[in-house]
Amino acid sequence: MKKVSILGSTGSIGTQSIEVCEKHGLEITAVAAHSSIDMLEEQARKFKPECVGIYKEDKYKELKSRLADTNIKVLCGMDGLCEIASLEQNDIVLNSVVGMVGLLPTLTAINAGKDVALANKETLVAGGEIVMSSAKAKGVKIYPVDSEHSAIFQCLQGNKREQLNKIILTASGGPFYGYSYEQLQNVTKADALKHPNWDMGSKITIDSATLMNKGLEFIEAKWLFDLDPEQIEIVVHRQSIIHSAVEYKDFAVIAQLGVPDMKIPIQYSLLYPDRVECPTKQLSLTDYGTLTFGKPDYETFKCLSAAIEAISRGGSYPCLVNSANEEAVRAFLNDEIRFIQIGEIVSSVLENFPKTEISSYEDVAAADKAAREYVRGLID
Ligand code: MN3
Repeated sequence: MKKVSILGSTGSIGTQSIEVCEKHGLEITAVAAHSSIDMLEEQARKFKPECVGIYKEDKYKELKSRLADTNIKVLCGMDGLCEIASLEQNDIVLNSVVGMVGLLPTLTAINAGKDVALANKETLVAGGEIVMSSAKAKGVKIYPVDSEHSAIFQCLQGNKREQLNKIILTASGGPFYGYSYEQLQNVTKADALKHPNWDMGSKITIDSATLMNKGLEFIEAKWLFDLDPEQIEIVVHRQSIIHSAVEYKDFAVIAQLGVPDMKIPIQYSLLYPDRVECPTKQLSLTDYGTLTFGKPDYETFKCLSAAIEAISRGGSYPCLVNSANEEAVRAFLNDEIRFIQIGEIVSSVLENFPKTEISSYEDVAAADKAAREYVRGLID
């Protein structure tokens, strides 16, 4: 029985991961979340993990007193997340926290020799170089949880990596597919929070509306599968049935399909290489009838082109655009800026920062801080 720690256990991926663990009898060693103490308490009582972590330090006391009648250890802050990520008992750490905050716990798990099921894409966007080289040095496996990257990982099984030509990264296109730049001027927060196919947290839902999510996934794919940016083609596929595909030297294209339900990639990341029944629906292609494909609009969706430009330039740029995006999305959700400004802010980073190299966590943290201060300076 595999032992799993779940970081971000109260979010959309976290709760679905718990469902998968329950279904297959995986033991939950620890759960941690940002601030939802009601749900954390509920999970702690139900699964009796060794530890529970709360990121927001001001909620720590209350959670600790609520769990005082148990022998569960309560941890807090970044130190708490890192302690959980490196627990001796862990076989695998599922990291589904939101944002750059996920990077240090991922690195800590890797350095402790723990395999990682990675749902925190910002980990690879901001620190891809150091994450992949530490994983290689430690002989640790990183299993992608993101549906597109899981699809690519699945399409690579049983084939020779050196015979891969390129990958086809599919994108739903989000709620504003087909909109002109003019039309995007007037979209509201409510419009942006409605995603056609996936039910997700608010940060990733906004990222899907700006297409930043696909930009982040482009960078994530580059690092996970050791690709050149030229080997990644983005295709808009509105139905989210083909989760991505791989083209080989013989021009054979292998795709992975399924209903849009994260439990399939979550389960594959936790049970790899086993395939057993998943608590989801079966795919009926005839119910869909038609699958469509198109090109993304790089001009209108500035976040997408900025992310691709950032990874092509390398160095600190991917981290800078990611952190600028995190701040811009936060400001948008707080009604401080309009939707269209997210893309303007993110792309302006490319003009306003010189390239610096990233060789340590401290380099990433410095770029992160600079980008956030820059964005706050634009807004305040
Ligand atoms: Mn995805």
